[in-house]
Amino acid sequence: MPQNKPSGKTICVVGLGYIGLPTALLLADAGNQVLGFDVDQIKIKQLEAGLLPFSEHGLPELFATVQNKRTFTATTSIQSADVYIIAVPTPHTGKSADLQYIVAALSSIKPVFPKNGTIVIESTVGPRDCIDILEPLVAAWEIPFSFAHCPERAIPGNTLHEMVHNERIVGGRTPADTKKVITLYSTFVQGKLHGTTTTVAASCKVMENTYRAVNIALANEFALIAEQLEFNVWEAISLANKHPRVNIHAPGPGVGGHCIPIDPWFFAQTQQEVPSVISTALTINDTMPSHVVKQVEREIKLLKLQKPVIGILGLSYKKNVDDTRESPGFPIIKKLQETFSVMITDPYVTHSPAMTITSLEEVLHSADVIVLITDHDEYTSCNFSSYPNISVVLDTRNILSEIQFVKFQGIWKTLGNGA
Ligand code: SAJ
Repeated sequence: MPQNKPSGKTICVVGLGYIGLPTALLLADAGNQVLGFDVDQIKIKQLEAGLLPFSEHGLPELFATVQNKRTFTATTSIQSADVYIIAVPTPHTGKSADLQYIVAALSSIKPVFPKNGTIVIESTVGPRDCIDILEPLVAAWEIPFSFAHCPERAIPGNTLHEMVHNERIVGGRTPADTKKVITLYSTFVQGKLHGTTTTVAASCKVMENTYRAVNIALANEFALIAEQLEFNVWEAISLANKHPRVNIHAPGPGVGGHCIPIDPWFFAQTQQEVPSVISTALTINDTMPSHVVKQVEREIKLLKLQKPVIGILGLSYKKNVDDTRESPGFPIIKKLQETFSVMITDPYVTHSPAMTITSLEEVLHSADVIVLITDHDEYTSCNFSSYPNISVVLDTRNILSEIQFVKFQGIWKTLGNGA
């Protein structure tokens, strides 16, 4: 349930991706008049036809409700609105956020921007990007304006719930701007909205994702140690986590998504006084795909498999989503394809440029070596014993269980289990 009444303002959400579209629909559901702007004509046509450009839990239902309310319009032509919420990608160039799409969005807003209009940046930006680059850019229009940075905090797979229930950080250019944007967001956010400056808001976001990246790297290093010292890291982690102040993350084949492998670079190498935990962590995470490839090569060599077919289970960057951005599957597949024939399956991903996605059954019937990259629920019900062609199963997520291998004649390995 929305906390506050509709704002009575027209809101334009710029960029209808994984964050922009759910945000626009939640604002529209709360009764605000929302315009969704995107430069991608195909996406707008899809939305006009009642189709969603990606899958996300609860989004079809929300879209249907909003269509009935007639509070959301998708468009490729920018129009005047009281508030512009910018949710476009900020790719990583070198060690900083590439602001080109935000700058392009601001340029398209400029001709229609009203006096006393508001700009909110949801896209992830570097800690000082708002104060040093984006606010001055808007100030140069010489029109009175409000400006805030409200970094998105929602996790793919549970986006809508998190958008409504998570606490949010709203960093305004002035305290009055902060207050204005908090009032607007409280039309659909039930979590507490905390006011601060643009720089603290941006830093907070980078710190959140850095915290996660560093903790995943620690788990990954523990996995490598466990393989050397011949113990099962998963058992050790679950026991260590019984300690009231320990929460070790899960090791895996590498870190994907648009945020965790990228945002920490905005901080890494800022200081030179001490060795950087952040840079080291990112390097560890980036090394995991080649570690997986080495494990596969070792098993193939040990078993002397001739021209083996490798079956990759999962292309998305994490469980039960169709999002493949920065997936560790890509470097793993690329490297394996240099030597082997590789088949790929993913229940959520139907196509990917330059790749053929096959059905799970076909992969299980044809592959000699199975490499499980993504922990999709579907894989926990595969019975590997039914496929005599399979010589090796490498589970990089520790989701497979004994019941799936009762009469299995091959080798079942789990990343981080050196026992
Ligand atoms: N992963 C591990 N081990 C773990 C947890 C995750 O290997 O213990 C891997 C995942 O498989 C995946 C990657 O890390 O490849 C990232 O997944 P994730 O679920 O940790 O995070 P994202 O990228 O989907 O979303 C994160 C979230 N940030 C935090 O949890 C601090 C989300 O709240 C942010 O909104 C999002 O980044 C973002 O857009 O910044």
